[in-house]
Amino acid sequence: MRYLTAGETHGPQLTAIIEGFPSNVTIDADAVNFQLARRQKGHGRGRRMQIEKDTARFVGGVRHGKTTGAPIALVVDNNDWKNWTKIMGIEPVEEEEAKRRVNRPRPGHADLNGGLKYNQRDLRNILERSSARETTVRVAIGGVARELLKQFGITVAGQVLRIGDVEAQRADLPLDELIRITEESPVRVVDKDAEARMIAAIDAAKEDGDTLGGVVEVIVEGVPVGLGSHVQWDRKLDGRIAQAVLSIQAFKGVEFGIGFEAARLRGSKVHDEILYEDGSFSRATNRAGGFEGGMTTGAPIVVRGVMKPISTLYKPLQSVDIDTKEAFTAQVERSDTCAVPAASVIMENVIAWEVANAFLDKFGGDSLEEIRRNYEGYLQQVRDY
Ligand code: EPS
Repeated sequence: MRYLTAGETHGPQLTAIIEGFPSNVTIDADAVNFQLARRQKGHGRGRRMQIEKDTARFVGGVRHGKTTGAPIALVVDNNDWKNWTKIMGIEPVEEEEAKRRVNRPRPGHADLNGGLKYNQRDLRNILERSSARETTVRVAIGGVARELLKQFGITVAGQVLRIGDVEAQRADLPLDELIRITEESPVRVVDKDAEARMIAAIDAAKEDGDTLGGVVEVIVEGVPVGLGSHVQWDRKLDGRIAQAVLSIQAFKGVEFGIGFEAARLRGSKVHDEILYEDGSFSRATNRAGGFEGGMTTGAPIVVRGVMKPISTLYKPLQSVDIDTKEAFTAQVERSDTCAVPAASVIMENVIAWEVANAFLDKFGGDSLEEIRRNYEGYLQQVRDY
């Protein structure tokens, strides 16, 4: 499977085309829209989220509630577009002020590199596409992937572990409980004490015209052993998930299981001992975060991602005017103070896509029925091993 997205943050809509999705999978549009609504929430979001009410409009590949095997096309409208029709219109405009030109690049954003690379003297042409608004449609795509995963009992959940210097106690709960509790938290944590301190830290950063990043963890349960492959670099599923996580705007790091901690410990404290009980293999621990040799072990996938603080600062950093080359402070655009809770939802959904994709690589088939036959045959093979 593959997908492409198109669209600008203040353009009319975001568009996605998903190619290779199997037929006969029930698509619950409410479930996809629930993912979109989750992404809009979280303490620290800016005014834009009051304008938008993201919903996925399916415009291809789904009929009477089920996929047909044709490319799935979906659209999420930008409500804010009505305020930008001239600024973002495709028709040429003469008046300079109607362009809302950006000429003072924000340190940390794609503005300057993109302007130099694409030879754009209006940095709006870069920021409009590099904006994290694009994650809306990737969450919708992840929502579609989840519709396939749920047919096979695979569940994806997330929790925020850090915002700025506030660390939350990591919750090791059954996923349904983790989902229920984090869903009610404005910062998607289980640890109530940390929740209050995170909210205070976000409010303080906002007061100072500053921003905050953090750490997010995603867990995937119900994956069979053997998704991904050791035989070729680009078939390693942990590598693909890492790429997907780092492709989320503002993400700078990723780790699996005990992650960077493994550098400090001896091998005996890092690897997961193999057991055989009640007719199947299992592990005493899951420090590997569900992967060995780029393949799933059958244990839950545990991934953490690091998000840097958003680069649009209301108290802007030093920059240079691209016209005069004189020192200036960076341009201020409306933005969020902290989008780590939203990023948790985004990370869940980009990982859901990668797992669904690896699932199809392994059990491939054009219809759900064909995939199910392959899946059940494989499970029998594993049981008989
Ligand atoms: C973003 C800047 C802000 C955020 C946006 C990401 O957009 P605006 O300038 O329109 O307020 O609100 O995020 C979203 C629109 C969203 O849906 O998450 C940026 O520069 O990345």
